[in-house]
Amino acid sequence: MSDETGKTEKGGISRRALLGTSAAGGAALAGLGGARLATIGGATGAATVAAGTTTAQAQEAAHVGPGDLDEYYGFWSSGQTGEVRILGVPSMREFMRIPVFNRCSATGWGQTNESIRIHQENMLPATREYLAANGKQIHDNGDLHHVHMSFTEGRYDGRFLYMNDKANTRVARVRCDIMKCDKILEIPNAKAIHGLRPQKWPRTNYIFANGEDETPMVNDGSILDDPEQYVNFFTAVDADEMQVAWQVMVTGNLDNTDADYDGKYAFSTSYNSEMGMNMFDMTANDMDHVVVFNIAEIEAGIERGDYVELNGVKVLDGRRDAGSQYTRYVPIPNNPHGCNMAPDRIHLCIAGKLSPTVSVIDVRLLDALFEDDSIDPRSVVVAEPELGLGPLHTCFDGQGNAFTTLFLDSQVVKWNIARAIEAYNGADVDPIIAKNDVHYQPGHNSTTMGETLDADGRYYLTMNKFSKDRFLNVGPLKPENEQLFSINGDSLELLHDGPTFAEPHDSILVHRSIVNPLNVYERDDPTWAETRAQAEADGVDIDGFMDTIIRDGNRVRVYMSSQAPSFSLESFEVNQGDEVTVIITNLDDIDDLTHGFCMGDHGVAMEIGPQATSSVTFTAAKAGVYWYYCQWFCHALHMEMRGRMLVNPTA
Ligand code: K7E
Ligand code: CUA
Ligand code: CA
Repeated sequence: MSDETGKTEKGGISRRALLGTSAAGGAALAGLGGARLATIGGATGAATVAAGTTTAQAQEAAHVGPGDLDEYYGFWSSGQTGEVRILGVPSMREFMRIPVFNRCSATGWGQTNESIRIHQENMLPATREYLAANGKQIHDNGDLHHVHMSFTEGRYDGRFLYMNDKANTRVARVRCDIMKCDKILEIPNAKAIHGLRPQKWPRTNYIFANGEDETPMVNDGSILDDPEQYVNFFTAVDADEMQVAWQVMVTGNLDNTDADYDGKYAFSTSYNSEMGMNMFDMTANDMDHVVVFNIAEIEAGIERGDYVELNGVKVLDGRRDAGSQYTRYVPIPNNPHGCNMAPDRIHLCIAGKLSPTVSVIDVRLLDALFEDDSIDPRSVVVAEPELGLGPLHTCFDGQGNAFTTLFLDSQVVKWNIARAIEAYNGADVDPIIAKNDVHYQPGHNSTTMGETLDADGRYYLTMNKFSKDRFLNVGPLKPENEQLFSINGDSLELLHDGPTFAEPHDSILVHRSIVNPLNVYERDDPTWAETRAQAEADGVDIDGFMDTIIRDGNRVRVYMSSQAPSFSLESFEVNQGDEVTVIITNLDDIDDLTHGFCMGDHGVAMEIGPQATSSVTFTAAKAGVYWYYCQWFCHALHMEMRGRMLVNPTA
C-alpha cells in the first residue's frame, strides 16, 4: 500500500507528488504537511481539480504511473457474466474478478466442494430438484446487476459487498477480507431479484431486494395465465445471517431500490403499476409509482403477528389497497427506473426513463404521509426537472449537484438539486449546469464515494451499453464502453474511454483507505470448516502435510499438501468408478503464492491460495494413468509440479 503522503510502496516519492500543481499532487502535499484524512472516506478537499484546468492537466493529475497505486477501488457488477470485478480508479486497470453466480475455470468456483456448499446452503428445495433433474448441482449462470458495500452510519465500512442475481432470484455476499463470495441466498416467493441496496443507517442490518417479475403468490401451477392474481415481493435480508428477514407484498412490480440515511425508509421504483403482461400494457399509464417502505411499521407488524407465513417467510401485505401502514405509493411518471438517495440525506432522485424528468422526493415529508391519509402523496415531490431523453440513473458530487444518465440522448447531464427545487416553485432558473456526450447510451453511473456521506466529487464514471464504432471490430458482438471523467468545476474532463466485456452494469467507487484485504488466508477460515470436520473424522491434520488416502466404500478421500514446487503426493491409486475427493492444503504462507490442482482430462481444476484448503470431488470413471498438475504459475519448476492418478480397471 502507498500511504497518504504520496509515497509508493517502493519507497520513492511518486511523480504525482512532485507535481505540486496537479490535483493528486495537491493531496499528496497536504498529506506531507501532516493533514491526514479526517474521515475514513478521505474527503480530500485539497485534491479537487481546480475549475478551468485543461483536459490535459486533468489527465495528468489523474495519471497513475506504472507501479503506483490507485486512490480508489472500483467494484463492478458484470451483468450477465455473473461476477464482480475489482478495478483501480482512476487508472481503470482491472485487478481481479470475483466469481459469484458464474462458473470460473481458473478458481474452480462452482466446482470445489467449498463453493458448491455456498451455492447449496440456502437453495430452495424445488431448485435442488430442478437441478438434479437436469443433472446439475448448482446454477452456473447469473445476472449480477448491482453491487454495494456494507454501511455503518451512512459510510462504507469495508466489511462486505452484496449483490443480486436477477436470472435466478438470488442475493449473495462477498467478504472484503479475502474478496471471495461466502453466502448465496435464493429468495423464496419473489421472482427475479433486481434492485438491491444495503441499509445505510444505523448500519447494514438489512439488504433490500426487489422482485421484478410478477407471479402468483403461491406459484405451484394452480394459477397460471391469470395475471389478476399475480403479485410482487419486496424482500429484506438479514445482512449478518444472510437469511430472509421479511417480505412485503406490493401493488405493481419493483425495479430499483435505495434506502435513506435515517434508517426509516426504503424506496422502490415500479414501472409496471399496470401489471401488464406485455410491453404495450406495461407502458399504458402516464404515471407509475415509487413504493415507500416504513421499516419501523413493518417490524411492528411482525411483532404483533400481522403476516402470513409463505415458504418459511413472514409476508406482510403492503398492497396499495390493503390500508396498512407498511407502505405508501407516490405517483411518478413514466416507467421510472433509477432510485438514488443523495448524500445530503434529504433528496431521493427517481429517474423517469420514458419521462424526460427526474422526480425529487424530500424524505423529510414522508413522516406526514404515513401519519395523515388525507395528504396528497405527490406533495412529497419537491422538484421534477426536465433533463433530457431517457433518464436512467443519478449520482452525486456531495456538493448539491447530481449527474443523471440520459440513455436516449447518449449524454450525462449535471444539474443542481437546489435550483431544481426553486424552478419547481416557479423561479426562473435553469437547474441544468452542463451536458456531456458519452459513447453510447449510458445506463448506470457513479461518483467517488457518491452513495455515502463521504461523497467527495472527484471522479465520475459512466457505464455505456454500446461501443458501436469506437473500437476495432471484433465481430457482431461488440464490447460495452465505459468512460471516466474528472469532475472539473462545472464540467467533466474525459480521462479514460475503454471497452469492457459484458456488461459494465453498475459500480461503486470506494476510497482505498476503507478496503484492507488479507494477503494470506488464516488457517481457521470458515470457508473450509466442513472439509476440516471431515478431515478430523478421518484422523487427518488438515493444517499439516496430510498425505493420507482414506477409502470409505467406493468413496476415496485423497489428502495432500502443496508447497512450491511440488504436491506432497506424487501419485495415488483408485479403482475405476470410485468417487474421488482430493483435499489440498497450500502450506506456502507468503504473498501471491497460489497453487492450483488440475486433473487432466477430467474437467477438474481449482485454485488453492496461500494457507488455504480446497477440495474437489469427481468420479474416476476412466481407467488409466492421468496426470494432475498445478495450473497456477508458482515457481521456476511450476511445470514439474505434477503427479499421477492411477485408475485401476475394475471390469
Ligand atoms: Cu438500470 Cu439492472 Cu441497475 Cu440496468 S438496472 S441500467
Ligand atoms: Cu504450484 Cu504452479
Ligand atoms: Ca408503466
